[in-house]
Amino acid sequence: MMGSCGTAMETPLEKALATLVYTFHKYSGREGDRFTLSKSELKELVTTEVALGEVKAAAIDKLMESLDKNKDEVIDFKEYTSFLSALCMTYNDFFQQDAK
Ligand SMILES: [Ca+2]
Repeated sequence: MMGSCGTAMETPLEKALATLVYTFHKYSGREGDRFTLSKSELKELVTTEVALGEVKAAAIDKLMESLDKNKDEVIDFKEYTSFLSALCMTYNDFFQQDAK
């Protein structure tokens, strides 16, 4: 994966972090600026990497709008992290519901 900055014994959290970063760059490099996600790159990422089933175009528009804080029509890494934190919250909600 991403170079070899980690030691041989990466923890699960370190692996997860590497995956989060790697996933951003896997899609951000496809068109335009290599370090930002365009709307179509965001759509690809969400459709392929998040098991939400079919994602409607309107939902992507809404997601794009809510994530694109500086309104430059692309998602930079910082904006991507708010998406991840929202996803984390959702997973935590599921986890807590399951635990009941
Ligand atoms: Ca932006």
